[in-house]
Amino acid sequence: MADNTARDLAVDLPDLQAYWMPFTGNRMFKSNPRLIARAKGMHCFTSDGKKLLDAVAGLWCCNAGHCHPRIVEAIQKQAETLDYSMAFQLGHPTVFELANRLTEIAPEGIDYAFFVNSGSEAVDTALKMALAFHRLRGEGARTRLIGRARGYHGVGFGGISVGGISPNRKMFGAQLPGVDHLPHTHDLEHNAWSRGLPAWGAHLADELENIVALHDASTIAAVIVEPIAGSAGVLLPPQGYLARIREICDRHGILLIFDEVITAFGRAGDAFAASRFGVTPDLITVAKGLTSGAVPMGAVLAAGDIYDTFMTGPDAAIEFFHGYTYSGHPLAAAAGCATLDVYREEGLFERARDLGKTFEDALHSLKGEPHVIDVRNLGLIGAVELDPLAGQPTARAMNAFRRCFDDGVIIRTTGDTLAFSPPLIIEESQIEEVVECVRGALRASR
Ligand code: PXG
Repeated sequence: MADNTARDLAVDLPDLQAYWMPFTGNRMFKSNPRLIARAKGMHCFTSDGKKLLDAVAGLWCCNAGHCHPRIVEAIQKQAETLDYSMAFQLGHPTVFELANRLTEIAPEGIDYAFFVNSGSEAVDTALKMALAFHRLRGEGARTRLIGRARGYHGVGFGGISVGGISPNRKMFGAQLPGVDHLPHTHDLEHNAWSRGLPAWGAHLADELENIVALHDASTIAAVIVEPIAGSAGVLLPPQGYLARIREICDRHGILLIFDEVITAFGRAGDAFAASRFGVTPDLITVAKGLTSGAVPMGAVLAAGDIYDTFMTGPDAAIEFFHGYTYSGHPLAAAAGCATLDVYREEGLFERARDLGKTFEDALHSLKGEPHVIDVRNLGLIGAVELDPLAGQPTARAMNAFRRCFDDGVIIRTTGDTLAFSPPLIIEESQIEEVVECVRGALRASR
């Protein structure tokens, strides 16, 4: 779409009152609305026709870029061929194809895919799988779940229980019983300005041994971590940390779940962060980039021995009492297959890995700009942390967000951290455009 057509595409604002918006200051938004009416490739266009470079791939999801023609066509074709088929006791061809395609690119040993509609559902599904797995093996006392401080695992009751972000938890009562948390690994004193994985902090994995000693391994079902924590500010795992978590889990018969809702599908420069880091969990949760954000879909990818453990009992019996009306929805499955085609044919995972260095250098060039206290990155995920304005946490980052938006770039903020996760199709010149826009916003905030 040529730039000069953008304004012609302006649309009238609807009445904003009835919609209760998620994770948004509703009153603030409605008093100063920002509506995205269209998108194409690297760009979004507001309802009044303003063109914006999207440096966060929607919300960490549109990895193939917006409205990719191949994905659009697959969805359209599927919609006129099969809108829906019963998800239980019946199937449709596309969802089986997607499961095969996904497990082909998954780390070795991850051989099964269970479909859901979001990252939150994927997390709750994986937690339930872990509990049921142990029970089926006669270890029903393994009911404890271990998450991590600053972890984000969606908004279901399971996800907020193992999650470690206080505002997401404190309003909602008791949550799941028997949950404990590892410490997070973010420590600017040791890890500031890391390029890729920080050298310091692998020993923080040993805290899992203390948690095991406290509760006894026989009570613990699973550990869930994001290989790279996204929502809480892009926290990279220290070198060797994930391997150590894996070893401790193995030693104690505890399942390891990687929540790859953000990190899968190229974000970390490989199909999965697990592949990039060479550490294979037992279960992987995915969503977002699975369909490049075009249709809601998530999945739990499971190791063969987990599936096999369920495949016992009478042949006619349901093995796992779990699933959603829209598990493996035809439109989502079609979008997923087309998205995987695009990733492969355009070499987008490799592209993210190759561009990682340019992205790294560009982001780190912000060192020394006003209020910047850290820059961190890997593949096409990155963060710039700002020194909070005294007495007004988050204000400095929000100001930068607003300024960048006005100047034509969409970034994301979490706390006082600016987060970046552009579509994997981003060009080098666009990386520069993002970083120069942020530089301008920081300088303006002096
Ligand atoms: N796990 C992880 C690691 C996530 O990042 C979810 C689970 C939940 O996915 P759904 O599809 O249920 O939203 C997520 C979602 C942000 C932000 O600004 C990130 C997410 C959601 C909303 C905001 O960082 N990630």
